[in-house]
Amino acid sequence: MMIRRPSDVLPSEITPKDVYFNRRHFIAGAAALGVAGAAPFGAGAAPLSAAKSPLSTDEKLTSKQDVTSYNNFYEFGVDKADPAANAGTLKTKPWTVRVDGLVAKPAEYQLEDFIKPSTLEERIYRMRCVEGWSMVIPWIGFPLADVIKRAEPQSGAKYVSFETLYRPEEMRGQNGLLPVLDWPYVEGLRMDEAMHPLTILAVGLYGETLPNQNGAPIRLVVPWKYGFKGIKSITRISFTDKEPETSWNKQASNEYGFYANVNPGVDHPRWSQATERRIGEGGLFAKRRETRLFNGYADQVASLYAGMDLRKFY
Ligand SMILES: Nc1nc2c(c(=O)[nH]1)N[C@H]1C(S)=C(S)[C@@H](COP(=O)(O)O)O[C@H]1N2
Ligand SMILES: [Mo]
Repeated sequence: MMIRRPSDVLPSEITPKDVYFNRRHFIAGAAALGVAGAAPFGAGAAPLSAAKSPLSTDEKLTSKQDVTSYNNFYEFGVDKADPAANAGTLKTKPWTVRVDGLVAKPAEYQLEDFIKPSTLEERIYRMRCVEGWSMVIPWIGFPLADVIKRAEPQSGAKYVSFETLYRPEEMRGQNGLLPVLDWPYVEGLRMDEAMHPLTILAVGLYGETLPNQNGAPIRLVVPWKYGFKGIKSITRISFTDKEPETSWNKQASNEYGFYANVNPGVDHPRWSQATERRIGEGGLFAKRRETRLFNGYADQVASLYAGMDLRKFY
């Protein structure tokens, strides 16, 4: 479905020269991947497809309509419909990503130099929000580990921190009207979590570049953690020796920890985390699903937390 042959490409989808990869670069990526249509990241939705990773789940996908209209992105408002309604003001081209901190190769990248088309894959992941709902989303992205290796972390680098764009002119939620969170939104991972093959930077979903409301042009996706770890519209990735501050932990440390691993056995202080509602499934009375430890990814990630008390490190 997501993999299209070059013969399926409509003339209207052929990339203008000025958009993203130079032609040579694009053709190399396209040949390697069967990418049909180039990838004008940051220029609105554009075709972007890649081979499906075996790390994908085969569960039924949440509809594109739900994935792109039921969002959390407080920079654009706190209601689920706000991001789709308001994120059109976000300018995602040009876009720079700064990589700094405890690394041998700090750099400021233009997005088109940051993303290597040959590394893009489709990753269909179960996603679980701390609020008690879940989705299955066909992301397109590449391993965060690639970025880390390129940066050559120093031995003292134990954590990776991330920062969202701060631009109140384009993000109405950053205008002080909403004192819920400090801006910019920040998140972090321990180095081994960041290096894990399931951890990706996503640049697309459903065969297109990311819609603004889903965190264009580049966002983090960590499928065994609650959705708030998946920081959107990233402009900075830093390597540190100390556990970085995270937005929701700063807001309410008793409710949102640094780890945020999906765990049906550790309730949020104000609600149970034992079950979840799969978005798009049935109506008001649809049966809730049982939430799984590490969101069903325990076989791949439980070893990262061996010996840790998951009630303490929530
Ligand atoms: N910058 C930023 N990133 C963010 C958020 C946010 O408000 N701001 N919300 C988080 C939460 S709570 C969730 S559940 C996911 C939602 O991603 P989606 O809308 O693409 O499904 O984004 C996360 N990343
Ligand atoms: Mo969330």
